[in-house]
Amino acid sequence: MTYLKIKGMSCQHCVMNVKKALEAIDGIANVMVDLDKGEASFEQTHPIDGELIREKIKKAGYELG
Ligand SMILES: [Cu+2]
Repeated sequence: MTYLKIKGMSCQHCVMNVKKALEAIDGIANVMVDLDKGEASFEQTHPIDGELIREKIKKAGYELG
């Protein structure tokens, strides 16, 4: 399981945005997003470039913390 801190989430809408952004990345599965912790967790079915994740999160309007 991989855990990432996500900055900028303030409501369930943000949670869905982050969840969708992560789920759209090939190799990411079982995405969970915790609004209170400002954290996302997921499994990697194969290694994923951290820069790609950062870009996708940014595109969705959030930042890795
Ligand atoms: Cu929101």
